[in-house]
Amino acid sequence: MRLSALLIAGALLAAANPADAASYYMSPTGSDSAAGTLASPWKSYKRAQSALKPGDTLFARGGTYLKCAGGCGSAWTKSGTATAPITFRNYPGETPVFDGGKVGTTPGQGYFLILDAIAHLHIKGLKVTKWCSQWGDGAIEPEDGSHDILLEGNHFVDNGCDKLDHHIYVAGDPTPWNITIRGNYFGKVSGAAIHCYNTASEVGCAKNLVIENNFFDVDAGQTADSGPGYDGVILRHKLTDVTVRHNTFVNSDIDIGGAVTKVKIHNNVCYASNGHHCLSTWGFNKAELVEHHNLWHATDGTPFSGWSKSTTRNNIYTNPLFEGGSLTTHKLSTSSPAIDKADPASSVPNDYDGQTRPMGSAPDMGADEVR
Ligand SMILES: [Ca+2]
Ligand SMILES: [Ca+2]
Repeated sequence: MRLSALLIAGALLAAANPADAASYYMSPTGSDSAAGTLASPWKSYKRAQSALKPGDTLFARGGTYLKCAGGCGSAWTKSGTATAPITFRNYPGETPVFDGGKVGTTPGQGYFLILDAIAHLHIKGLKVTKWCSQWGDGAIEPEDGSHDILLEGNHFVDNGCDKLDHHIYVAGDPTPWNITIRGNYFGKVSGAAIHCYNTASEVGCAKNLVIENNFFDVDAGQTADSGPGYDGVILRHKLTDVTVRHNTFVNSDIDIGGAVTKVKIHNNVCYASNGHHCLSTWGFNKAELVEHHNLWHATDGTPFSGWSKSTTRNNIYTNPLFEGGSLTTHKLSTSSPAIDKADPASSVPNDYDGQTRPMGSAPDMGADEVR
């Protein structure tokens, strides 16, 4: 009895921690001729990738990794497996900054990571800034058959050089699938925070795209070209099975157009001013959108373009009352009307802050659970 219990425990341990899973390290002060250990880290993820196997984790130490300092604008080359994903993440408590060093606004200066037919990759806790790709690209781009990709807890700010240049771009042939974008901060961008797009003649944009617990603040601090047109999420042609839930949007629209199917939008908070909308739909079969339990607030009273207010969807159409009256925080004040108003059946465990959700009688709308 005792032996079989030990065998079971051993089997569980082996399943959770593949015996050959390894941790590797990189640092802005490292060297690609080093060993990749904590004491002797590499300098570039390009070097690190050559060693990565399913189950491995690459930790990036804090500091700034400048464009092309040992590999940039690179295709990510290594996939994990369903039971042993590869993780590329920040070293706990530290902030690695991947800086594309863009100069001016001429597109095509470079992207951070292209994921081409990559599977079971988790990217967490990185700061991604000043990348300037080109038409229809993003700083990070899961494309062409990539699947089971998790982008979580990253900080995106000041990427892009024109309105077709985004923080994250999802698309391709074959259609990417099982893409989860969770708990990220999306600051200033020239295009959209997340753009899912393909032309009508191409295969598809994505299947099973989940966007949850993110804070979209894409218009913050823009002095030039500010105003309508800066989107949080753009969902376009042949995207199917997409869930947008528990996000907070400040002057960052959700824009749906084309042959998009099976869209679920719930438990979000949106504040729109200066002519922004919260939700825009065009050329889109509205029967494909299930929308409920959201707070949609526009200072001009029109949170929608192409969509309609309703009294039957458990939405709220008043000011969400952010903490301290700020428009640069995801945090709700303790008197927010969004508190305890989210749909528990459509919720996500833990909030943007990592706090337990729900607190109180029900989950709060938006990325922040307050009480
Ligand atoms: Ca609550
Ligand atoms: Ca919270």
